[in-house]
This record gives sequence, structure tokens and C-alpha cells, in this order.
Amino acid sequence: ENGLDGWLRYASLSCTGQCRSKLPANIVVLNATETSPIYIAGSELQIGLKSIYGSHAEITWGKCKASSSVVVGTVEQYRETCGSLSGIPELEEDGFWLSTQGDKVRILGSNDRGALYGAFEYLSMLAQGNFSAVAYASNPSAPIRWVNQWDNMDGSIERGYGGPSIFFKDGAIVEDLSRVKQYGRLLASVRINAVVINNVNANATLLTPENLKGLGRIADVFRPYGVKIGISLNFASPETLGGLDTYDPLDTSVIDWWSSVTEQLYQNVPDMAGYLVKADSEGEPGPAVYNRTLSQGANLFAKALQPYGGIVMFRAFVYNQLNESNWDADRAKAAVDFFKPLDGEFEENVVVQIKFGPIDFQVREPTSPLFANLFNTSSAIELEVTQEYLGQQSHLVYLPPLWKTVLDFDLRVDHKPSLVRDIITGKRFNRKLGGSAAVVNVGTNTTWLGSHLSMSNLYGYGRLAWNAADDPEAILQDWIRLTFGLDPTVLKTLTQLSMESWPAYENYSGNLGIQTLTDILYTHYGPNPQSQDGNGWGQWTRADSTSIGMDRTVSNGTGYSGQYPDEIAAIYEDISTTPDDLLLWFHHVNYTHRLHSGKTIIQHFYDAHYSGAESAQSFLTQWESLKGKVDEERYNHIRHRLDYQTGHSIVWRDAINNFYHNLSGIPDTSKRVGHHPWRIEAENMNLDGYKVYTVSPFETASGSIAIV
Ligand code: BDP
Repeated sequence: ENGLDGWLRYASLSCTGQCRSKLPANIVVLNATETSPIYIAGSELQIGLKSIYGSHAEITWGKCKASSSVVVGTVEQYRETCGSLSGIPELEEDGFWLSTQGDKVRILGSNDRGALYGAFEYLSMLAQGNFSAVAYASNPSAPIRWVNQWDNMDGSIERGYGGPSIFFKDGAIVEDLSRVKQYGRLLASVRINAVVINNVNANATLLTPENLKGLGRIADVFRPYGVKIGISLNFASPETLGGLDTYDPLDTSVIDWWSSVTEQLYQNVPDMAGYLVKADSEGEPGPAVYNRTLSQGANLFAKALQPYGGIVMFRAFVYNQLNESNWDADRAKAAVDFFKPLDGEFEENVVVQIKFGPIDFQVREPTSPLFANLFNTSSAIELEVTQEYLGQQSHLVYLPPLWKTVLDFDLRVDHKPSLVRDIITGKRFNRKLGGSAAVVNVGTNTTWLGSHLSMSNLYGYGRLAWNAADDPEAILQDWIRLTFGLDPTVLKTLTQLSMESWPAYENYSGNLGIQTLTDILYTHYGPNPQSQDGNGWGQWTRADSTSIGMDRTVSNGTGYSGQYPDEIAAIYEDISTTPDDLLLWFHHVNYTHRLHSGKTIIQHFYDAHYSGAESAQSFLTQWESLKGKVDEERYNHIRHRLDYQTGHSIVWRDAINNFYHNLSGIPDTSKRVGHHPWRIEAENMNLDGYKVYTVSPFETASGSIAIV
């Protein structure tokens, strides 16, 4: 149980008497081409039936059998091979029809990929001991269901916590692609249809002839899983790699260079999904260098891709590092400021990829207002499975409930229902393209992400990308049963832990919309509220000795709230209607300001940090109650992580509380902050081989003293 199979373990379940009559004795595979997802579907079904129920099913290629069989193929193949079909609604691209009646099962995709998705759906039922008779169609809510990897050519992964890259090493594509195949399998099982395999901070050397061949090999490995590849581009490549003296997007030599690169790419990867581009942001080159617009930049790639049907995911994460002394500057406004004026100027195969909030994957952010400002441009939401700001896989944080705060948010464009999930699927503004992308960053660690429990986030992402209306708790429970088995105590305990995990992390790392008070300068790990102000990134708390929060109102602040449609803008503009959990995002108030709950801001801080840490501490004891019910390998691995989280949540609690206690001088009415009568300070002990030293930032050790 090293985690390699993720939720596709096909763990053994008992099935006797009546139950066995529901196991199909044959698998009819309607497409015998080995590279077809339908072929993979057939072999997955065979492995699954054997592994879960010890039942051998014979595979028959391309011929129908009437009795005891699971038939897998496309609707069209079924009609040709097995005869007429009725009662199946028109399926969308990648959709499928699943019908189970005892040992007669039909899995029919609108295409090969859909058939594989249907097979995984049936296997997920089997692996959860679910033999109910069903007959339904399942269709994706959007065509773009991508993941992004921030892998560098040297094999490191930016913001990756699961070991080095499965794709690259020492500037080239690795020889052994077996992990790529296993990744493809996991992704296909949650209906992800493309992976962008290299960092958005892209290195042009990916485009050397040698590496183009390597890309072809990667695409060949993913293809049977219905997963396409895409790549991130560096805007300056024509100059840095191509030897031109410009990378101006309107220059004909640049246009020709990109179209020739694109042609070579498609020679190696005929079904390449497209490009991902980060331009004019955080030091990355872009069209601004030549005074060109972002749409001119995006369209350069869009046109190069058009002959091949590829798309450009163009990132809205564009901002210039900001100067703290410029009081009116607000990074949260950047995306709308840059993109709104360009609405309608993008080619049809451009999709603007928008981070869920206006800053950067914080523990809570308001919905990015850009979703409500593009009507003639396709958009996709960008989420982050890798827990960059959220504990880097050393803290359990189940993320779908956070994502749902945005996906289910109603932006009320033109006073009409405008849920983000209906905007990104293209429904609300009638766009053909749209969907989601998530930064995943799996690595070579057998747990993929660095921690077994973090895999619920990858699983949850796939499920929501298919259908954003799904319920995070129901998704979680499927994942738990598939990953840890059917024991009801395990299910109940892990559900509770996971559902409490995001609120707990928010409570001890940054509440009331102040953002995650982590080190902002580089690591994005551990408490460092001081670094939140006076930095060039524009992630500010504006905390001083009497007050805190960023005034983003139109009347008095940066004007950010005015980027929302009227109804929403009015809510955030007014302090009395702004929800408490985003209060400090929108308003600058005294520490003694009273929340809707009746508590003062500062007392809420103190209390929330205590209750968050307490809840994290309960995770360990809850998990320990499962000893003997989970295999030892995973039990110990997870126990170790939760033990660490228990301690680190206390570090967080005390650091943040000490910091604001020190800054505001306001005592904690419950007399906990600054009072630890039970605590034995390490520096007061008899130390053998340890030295005492003063820490910076001061608040991360009590009395600013630690030992080393
Ligand atoms: C930030 C990351 C940085 C990424 C950047 C991005 O810290 O490593 O390059 O986002 O999304 O969250 O481009």
C-alpha cells in the first residue's frame, strides 16, 4: 500500500451467493486496437473483476455476446456490432451511457474516451460493492478538463511536494515513462483529458529537436488513456532559442518561427491539446515589451494552432510586482484591468485561464471578478491541487469545499443568475470552449503528491471538472471507500477529519479574509505575518497598531469592489453586508471593530487560532482510533503527518496570536495569548549539545528564543 495505485487499488471484497451472479463472465471489447482507450477499458475491467472479486472474465474482441457480459465500446460500434439501441439520449463529446442489470452491463461512450470513462465508473461501483441496477448517461459539463504540471527541465518541480518530475531530468525527457502511464491511468479514471507537462515559467529548451521527440513519446504513453498533452511556452523563445533579434508578436519572422515550431510539434504529437502561456507576469517575457496587448500575444499562438485544432490557455495571472509605497495600487485589480478592455479581441481558440481568486490560491479569496467581465471570450478556472500556501501536503486540507465557494458563487451579471460554474462551462455567455485547469505537480514519490490524504484533492478536482455541481462530501466518500475500503468507522472518521480540515487551516493560518499569513517572500510555508506588508508582491494586510485589513471599496479604498456587477459590488462596498469571512479583504478596520458575531476582530483572531489548532490536534486522535482498520504502511505514514500538523498548528496559532497581540497591545479576554503557565521553555532546560538563539521572525518561538 505505497499509494501508487491511488484510488484504483481494486482491493479485494467478498462476494458470495446472489452476489456472484451479478459478475459478468465475459468482457466484450468493441475495439481491438491496442492504443485505443477501449482496449484499455477492456483490460481494466478484467483486472478489476479479478482483483476485487477474484472472478475471471474472458475478453472477446469485436463480437457481441448475449449473456453474462459487460460490453464496452462506442455507441456507434455497438449499433454496428450488436444491433439496435433504444432509450439512449444523445451523448456529448466524452460522455457515456452506463447500464447495469445484474451480469448484463453496457458501457457505451460517445467516443473511445467516453467508453473508458464509463468503464472506470462501473469499476468504481464494483470497488464500492455497489451492484445496483442503473441506466444513465453522464456528460461532461465542459470540454476543458486539464491539469497543469509545473515541472522544470532539470527535473525539479516548482511548488511540487511529491519528489522530482516524472517527465524530465537533466534538461531532457526521461527514458522510463512507466510513471507517466500510471499517471495517465489515474487521470483518465477521473476524466481529465489533457496535461500541460511543463512549468508556466517555461524554458524554451523544451522545443529542441531532441525534446520534441521526447514529447512524442510522452504523448504516445498518455494517448491510450484519452489524455492529450499540452505545453507551456516561453514568450521570448524566438530570441532565446531561435536566434532572432526580436520576439515581437506582430513581427513576421516571429510569426513564421512559431508556426514552424508548431508544425514540428504536431509532427511529433499529432493530437497535441495546445499551449499554456504566462506572459508579462512575475518577470516572464510578454508582448508588453513591444507595446503589444495581451490579446495580440495570445493570438500569435492561437493562429499558429488553428490549422491543427489546438487551443491556447492564456493565463490571466498577470501583474507587475507592486510597490508597497504606492498606497492605491491593488494587485487584486490587475486581471480585470488588463483583460476587460480586451474582451472580444481574442481568437476563438483562446481560453483565458483565471485563478479562482484575484490574488493567488489563498485559503479564502472572493471570486475573481474577471469571471464577470468577459462575455465574448472563453474562460476556464484555475485551481491548485498542490497545497502551495495550504500546508504543502504536510497539513491535511481537503480543498473541494474551498473551490465550491467560488464555483457556486453567483456573480449576478445583468441581475441574472451567473454562477461561476455556468460561466466557465460556457453556458452563461454562450461560449463553445471553457472548463477548468488545476496545478497538480505530482512527482516520483509513490504517493504522487507526497501524502496519501492529499490524493482526495486530485480525485475531487477531476470529479468537479466533470460536474461542478457535485457535492464535495459525496465525492470525498467515494474516494475514501476506494482508497481505504468499506469499513463504516473509517468512512465516518475520515469524512469528519477531511471536512473539518479546510476550516481548521483557515482558522489557524489567516481568517476573516486576511489571506494565508504565511511567508510570502519565497517558501509560502509556515507563519510569517510580517512578510505580508512591505513586500513587492502586493499581498498586503495593511496592519498597524490600531487597525488591519485592505480597504478595497470604491468610496474610500482601491476601488476593487467596483469590478463586480452592481449587486455584488454593493454587498462588498458596505461593511455591514460584507460577510465576516471576507471582511478584512474588503475593509480596513480597528482591531476593536465588532463582527456580525458580536466579537471584536482581535478576539476573533485569538479564538479562531485556538479553535483551529484544537481541531487539527483532534485529527491525530481521530486517526489513531483507526489503528488496525487501515493497513500499517499507510496508517503510519498518515499518523506521522498528522502528528506533525498537530505541532505545526500550535506554532501557527501562537505565532499569529503573538504577532497581533504584540502589535495591537490588546489582551486576550480568555487570557491564553501570552500566557502559557504549563509550558516549559526549551531554553530554560539543562541543555546538552544545544545552543540558545534568537529567532526571526520573533513570533515563531515563544519569547523569541529557540534552541538549536
Ligand atoms: C505563484 C507561485 C509561483 C508561480 C505563480 C504562477 O508561487 O511559483 O509561478 O504563482 O501561477 O503562486 O504563475
